Amino acid sequence: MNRAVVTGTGLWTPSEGITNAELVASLSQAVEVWNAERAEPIERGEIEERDAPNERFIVRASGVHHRYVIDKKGVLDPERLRPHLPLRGEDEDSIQCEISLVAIREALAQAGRAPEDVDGVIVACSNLQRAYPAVAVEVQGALGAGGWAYDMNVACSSATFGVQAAVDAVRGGSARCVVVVSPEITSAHNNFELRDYHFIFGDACTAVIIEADDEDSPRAGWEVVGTRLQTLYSNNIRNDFGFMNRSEDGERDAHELVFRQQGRKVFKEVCPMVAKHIEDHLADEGRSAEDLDRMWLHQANLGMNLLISKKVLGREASASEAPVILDEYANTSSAGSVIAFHKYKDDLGPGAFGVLCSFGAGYSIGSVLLTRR
Ligand code: CO8
Repeated sequence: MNRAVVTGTGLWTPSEGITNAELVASLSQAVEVWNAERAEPIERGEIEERDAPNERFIVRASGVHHRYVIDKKGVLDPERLRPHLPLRGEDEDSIQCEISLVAIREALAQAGRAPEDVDGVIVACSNLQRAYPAVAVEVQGALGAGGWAYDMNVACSSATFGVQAAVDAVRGGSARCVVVVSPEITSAHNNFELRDYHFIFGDACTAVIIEADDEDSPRAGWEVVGTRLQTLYSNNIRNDFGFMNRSEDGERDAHELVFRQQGRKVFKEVCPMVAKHIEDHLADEGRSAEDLDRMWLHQANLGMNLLISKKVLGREASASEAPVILDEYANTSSAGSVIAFHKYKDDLGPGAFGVLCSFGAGYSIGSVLLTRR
């Protein structure tokens, strides 16, 4: 069996960012108009007035201060509250393909590899912009890679589930160099109309190169010690958008066709599951929490990460042990833990040991134990 090594990572960050203050100002304006337009039914008690957001709540509840988005103007327009994404022709790269190529090229440069060395492409993310042809096959073609390509979606855990698929392929010999890319345009599926959701997400794209080791000249990077996945069905995070919507008979609330969740339940149920998942994974590899130099956790909520890292370590984690990027990026779904890894891995020396871990809708949890060569 081949050893699998993470040899490079890459990141695409949108050029436009939105502060909490800007987001709150835009939604407050939209809420005022929405309520004024429905003053009579609200007065009669037929519908509920919408509440305005505030910045203090957002920071206190989530730790998010800022997010990057693919189109700031559309998201902040109180009459629109979603990005403008001009329709592209079939002969142009799709948006997800275009941003994937940026992240992949950076990852390949870090790995010292060329596009033709790649023989597997997995596009792993929460929302795919079309059904087929697979975005991954488009990326493979645009990159000039060989082998195979496919799309997969396990919501916020897509990247770690993709990494396990890539590691299995490399270990088993069905590929030698696989790229897992996560083009997360969450702003196109976030609900910017309701204060419960508008602050949660941001856009980004990450890429991870996983290669089979070369016995004669060992590859530099982070060797994969082990991977572990877990799923447990829950309705607490849902998005019912799908191809059957247009044929469904019956009433549907438009808010069901974008992201929605019972955030408090998710927080309570998922934190202990994730801590146990990491502890079990470490134990099965003959390791313990004391061996961990770093935890690159999913970036959804600061409180969740503080709680999970505390449960795993038995004490509070330092900023270096559990780096935070959600203050700047917000929740970028499956890209979040990989952004943390991308930005906070190069300061660690040979022998360093860490866990990349994501969690989210499904529920789904994925962990990858890594040691630096
Ligand atoms: N401003 C002011 N008040 C607010 C705001 C706001 N922006 N938002 C909510 N409130 C209000 C609520 O309305 C509520 O008011 P009331 O008491 O009058 O009803 C009050 O504040 C308290 O609300 P909550 O109980 O919801 O507040 P919490 O303290 O629980 O914080 C969080 C909410 C931040 C959402 C928190 O629960 C959390 O982060 N939970 C974990 C969620 C999580 O990790 N989910 C994973 C989601 S990601 C995933 O897996 C899917 C990826 C798919 C990507 C899709 C792209 C779009």
